[in-house]
Amino acid sequence: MADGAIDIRRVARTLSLVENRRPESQAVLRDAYAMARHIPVVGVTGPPGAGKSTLLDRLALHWAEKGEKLAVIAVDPSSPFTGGAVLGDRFRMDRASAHPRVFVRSLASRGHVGGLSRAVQDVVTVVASLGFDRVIVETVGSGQADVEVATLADCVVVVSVPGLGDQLQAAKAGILEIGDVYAVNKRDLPGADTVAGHLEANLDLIYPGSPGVNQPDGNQVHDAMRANASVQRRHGGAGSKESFWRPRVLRVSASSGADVQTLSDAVDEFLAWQRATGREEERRAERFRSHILRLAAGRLMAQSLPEGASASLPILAEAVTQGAMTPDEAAERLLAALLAAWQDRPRC
Ligand SMILES: Nc1nc2c(ncn2[C@@H]2O[C@H](COP(=O)(O)OP(=O)(O)OP(=O)(O)O)[C@@H](O)[C@H]2O)c(=O)[nH]1
Ligand SMILES: [Mg+2]
Repeated sequence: MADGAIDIRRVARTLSLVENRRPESQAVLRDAYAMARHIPVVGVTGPPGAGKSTLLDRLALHWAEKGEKLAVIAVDPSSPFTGGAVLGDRFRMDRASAHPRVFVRSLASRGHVGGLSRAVQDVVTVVASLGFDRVIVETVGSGQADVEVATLADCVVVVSVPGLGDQLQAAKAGILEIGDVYAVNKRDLPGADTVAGHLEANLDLIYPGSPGVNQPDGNQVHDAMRANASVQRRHGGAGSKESFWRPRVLRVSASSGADVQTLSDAVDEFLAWQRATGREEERRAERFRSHILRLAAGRLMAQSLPEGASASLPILAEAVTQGAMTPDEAAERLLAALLAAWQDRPRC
């Protein structure tokens, strides 16, 4: 892509090739995965109506005005398949989408064989490979969607808002494990300080130190952080010889644009730290490990089992019903039968 405007037709053509799973799409995908390796993906998640799209609009415009080319992928787990042609109401991005360096695409989950994460992972990678400097993904936080955006992004921004039950939001299962940066939006409304306070208090239970990059301090030992393997893998461990990251909590107002610059700086600060410490590579390797496993498991579920294994399934189910075997033991037996059936298969 030459400098300047985005070749929208080329992007759309490549995307439809991949989304429709045309035979040539695997070759396109292989190139895309190679080329997209260093393009940062920023995920934005949070409850419905939190202001994610308004915030993304501001962030995209901010980065575009600094000269970046941006792709925004809005994932809607609830809407019917739109084919990407129609932007749903959820993704009003009036300012940014008019900018020549911003490409906006909505992606609905229904109609995607193999689930949302498979489609989004491929779409994000293909888009990233087409000459963008950064990809931003919006998903509505609904448990699974939170987690999915967390697994495919290099930096996750969790958006909270006042008025939804402060305690509940902060304590929401898993939310404190996925965020790299927390944005409390609608700071113009009463209660934003309380939400930010609750978030900080909850982060205190997991992280020592101060928000942002913390230099190594041999004396800092924090059992909660050490106990949380996922947090430690992503953000480093206090007490080690390396620096560690404590997520920043920022109050912003997407509608007025207040403090969006601070938020974008926090995202870039995190991405720079993550790259400099080698954690970006680790995070991506982990992402593909779990993605491959999900794909393999999905195929296992979707395909008819080879004869030897399919014959054993009802027998195993009966054994579990009779109390002769636990489901875990049955699954292990099934895997053994599957491997045996595959080993007997003629090779190509
Ligand atoms: N008061 C106030 N309202 C805001 C702010 N940011 C967004 N809103 C409003 O909140 C509503 C929802 O904004 P969206 O950006 O569509 O929120 P969203 O999180 O993308 O919504 P979904 O995609 O439907 O989950 C809109 O009416 C916005 O104008 C803010 O900073 N302050
Ligand atoms: Mg939205």
